Amino acid sequence: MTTLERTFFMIKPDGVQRGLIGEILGRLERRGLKFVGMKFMQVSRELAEEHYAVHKGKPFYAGLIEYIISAPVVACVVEGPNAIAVVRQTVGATRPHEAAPGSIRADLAVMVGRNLVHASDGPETAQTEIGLWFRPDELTSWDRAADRWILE
Ligand code: D4T
Repeated sequence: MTTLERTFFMIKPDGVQRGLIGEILGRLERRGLKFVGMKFMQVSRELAEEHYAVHKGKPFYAGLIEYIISAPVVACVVEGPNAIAVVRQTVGATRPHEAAPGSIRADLAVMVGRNLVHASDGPETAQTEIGLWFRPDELTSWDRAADRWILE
């Protein structure tokens, strides 16, 4: 039995500014993942600092915060079998020049500081990030008609 996982996913300001929301969300949707939460929002400095707390003190931290709050983002919770690994694979490596061909970052980005998307990197971060970005009542469990053609 494969257990369903939930993970946090975000289209960063460059993805929104470049008009890539549909392209990026479409890749996750076509793969068979299910959205159970989604919002278009301006990120506050406080939320950005909390989200990237592990990077505090690193040389790229200040620029990273300014980038994330510079324009709206699309924040999502994505569900599926092995969703954490599946979404990370669809996203590609942090540095776009190291990302696997066919991944979002390989196909659509060239620089680490403009790498378009974020995805939780493990079960603990997924849980923490979902709780940080979404209230429980903002998440919707739903039956998708196509589920029986996607989930064995
Ligand atoms: P995020 O968290 O945005 O999904 O990216 P990753 O999980 O793939 O990578 P990360 O946590 O190591 O980096 C967070 C964020 O910082 C930016 N960054 C990172 C940067 O601007 N310069 C750097 O050298 C690194 C390592 C990009 C992603």
